[in-house]
Amino acid sequence: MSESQKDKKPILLSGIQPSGHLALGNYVGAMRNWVNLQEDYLGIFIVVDMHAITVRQKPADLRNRCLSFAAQYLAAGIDPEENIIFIQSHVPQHAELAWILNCYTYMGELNRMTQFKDKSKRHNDNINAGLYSYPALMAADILLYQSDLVPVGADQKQHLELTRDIANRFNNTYSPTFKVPKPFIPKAGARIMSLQEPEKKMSKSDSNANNYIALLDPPDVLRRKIKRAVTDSAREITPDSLQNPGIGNLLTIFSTLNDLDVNEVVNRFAGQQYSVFKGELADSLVAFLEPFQQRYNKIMDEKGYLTSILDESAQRARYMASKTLSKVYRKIGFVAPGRPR
Ligand code: ATP
Ligand code: LTN
Repeated sequence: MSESQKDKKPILLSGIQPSGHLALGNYVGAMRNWVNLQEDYLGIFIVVDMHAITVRQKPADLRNRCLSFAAQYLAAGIDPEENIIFIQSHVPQHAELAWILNCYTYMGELNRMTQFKDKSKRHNDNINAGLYSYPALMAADILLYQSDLVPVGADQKQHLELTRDIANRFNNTYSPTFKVPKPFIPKAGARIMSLQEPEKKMSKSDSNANNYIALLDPPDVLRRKIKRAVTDSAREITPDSLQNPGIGNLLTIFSTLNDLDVNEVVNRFAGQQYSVFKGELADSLVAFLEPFQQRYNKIMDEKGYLTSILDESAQRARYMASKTLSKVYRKIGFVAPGRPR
């Protein structure tokens, strides 16, 4: 497709923090929809390393994870010829717009963010200002590119609503500057739950690796994690199984992996032992993740190819982002450099 045709497509934008191990929750809640929607949009997919440092990261791990996550975006089926895939810190406009948007975001709004409250509890030795003002950086990520649609899991709904409020506030204070983006939250799988503690969401940085399925887990580990996943004291699948957080979550995972409605899955396994269902779920997971991992390994063997995609994408992103940022600077009254004072 020519550059001008690409430019006419609406913009789809999303990002994942390079923390922990990319997990099935991230895939089902977000990445799967990036892949499904990429035909009709120009996709901008970011490895948001600046967000990741709101929680302390080991430098060498962070460096490796940025490349590994970008390779997993490609392995999931994002076409690098048609989309823009880059590392957030390669595009300085994100930090620049984030500062401005911080000045258009109220503390009262940030105080309501549940992710801040959750992460402050989990990391109570490091409740830093970045963790608190993180939604302004996320708004900058999205608004810099005049994004139309943002595919995310349900936990990001609140941040998306705040992004829309910030965009409207800025537009109303000055004149239309930012496109007001819409969230895309899937009907099924928007909140995949933890395997051992199914009342909380599956999180890729969970300190207990048995709580998540990593996209790079080898088959024996996948099978073991599913086998050990918490269910309830009943032994077989019934329509009531959907009400149980543990087995209900496994049924949802099966339905999304096999593109079935969850009620169809219940009908298919009704009366069967949990162990039989778990065996089939593990087979589906292995069948899905084995080819994913092969593609991933191939991409990681050609790091030069990967870094050239990231470099070219970052260059395009800087160009797109600088257009929005100069508009913003002009509207708020910053003097353009080089003009007579
Ligand atoms: P961490 O544990 O490292 O903070 P996380 O697993 O919560 O990370 P994020 O980087 O915050 O992942 O999220 C990346 C994307 O994955 C977001 O769109 C988010 O909504 C989605 N996502 C995260 N966890 C889940 C989940 N359990 N179910 C569905 N979607 C999810
Ligand atoms: N805050 C998101 C990650 C994120 C994001 C974005 C998602 C950062 N910038 C822009 C969509 C669009 C999270 O998952 N914690």
